[in-house]
Amino acid sequence: MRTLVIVPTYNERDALPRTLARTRAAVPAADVLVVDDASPDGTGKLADAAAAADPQVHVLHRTAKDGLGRAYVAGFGWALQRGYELVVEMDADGSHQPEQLPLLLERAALSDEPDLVVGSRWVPGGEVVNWPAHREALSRGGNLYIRAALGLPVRDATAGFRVYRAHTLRRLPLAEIQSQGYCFQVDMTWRVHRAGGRIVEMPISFVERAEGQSKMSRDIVVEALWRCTVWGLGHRGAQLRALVTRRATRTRP
Ligand SMILES: Nc1nc2c(ncn2[C@@H]2O[C@H](COP(=O)(O)OP(=O)(O)OP(=O)(O)O)[C@@H](O)[C@H]2O)c(=O)[nH]1
Ligand SMILES: [Mg+2]
Repeated sequence: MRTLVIVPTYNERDALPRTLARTRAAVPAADVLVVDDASPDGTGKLADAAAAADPQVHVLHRTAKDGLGRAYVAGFGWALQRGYELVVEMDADGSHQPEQLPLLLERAALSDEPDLVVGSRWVPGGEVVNWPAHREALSRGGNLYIRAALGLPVRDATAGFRVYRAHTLRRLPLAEIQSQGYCFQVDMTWRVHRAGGRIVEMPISFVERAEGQSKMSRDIVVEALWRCTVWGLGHRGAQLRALVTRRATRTRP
């Protein structure tokens, strides 16, 4: 199946060359799209050089840092215009192992046709390597909260290593998406779930970045918390209304 691996970058000069080389070696048939938000450290130029040397590497330049969510939505649009069938999300910083991509892609191509395959840290067999305790606690706690608030049957809804079927992306109202930080991953998971999509999780090994700087911030955590709470209240409110309506219909003489 025609596959595009989307790699969003902001100041990933040190990590990107190795990520590209590993990805091309691990899944040689797949194309790669780097979506760079005008990184001040010159990541965009590095990506251009990689694209000039390899016709399967492409670059989408955006004019300013505009958040992970919008970078991915732009990448999805690029993929859908060009007829890719599987679309992968993968970080540039080495946390996601390109060598695990063949298994994720194999799962995505199975005949039960999952809409979304999530590379999961929090299913049996999944793991995090060298992650500080506070990041692990935040991710585990955040995912528990998300599951409780949204009733989402996914253990790692914030995971950023995943494979979508293009036809699933095509059915979603991507232009409406407001989420910017890693809340974007929850937003997408929630949208696929609500659209009746099949989501499967595969265990992955997530490795703390060795180079460059984290873009993780308080604002990103706060955004995820308030958006998930608003979605959760809406969801539980709708469930309650449905219950009350059902009771009222049943007790009517
Ligand atoms: N294009 C684009 N890429 C971004 C933006 N913010 C983050 N990224 C990229 O998205 C990926 C994930 O960001 P990270 O900084 O690694 O965030 P994280 O994985 O939550 O945090 P750490 O791994 O702890 O650093 C990386 O490849 C970043 O370069 C953005 O605003 N625009
Ligand atoms: Mg990272």
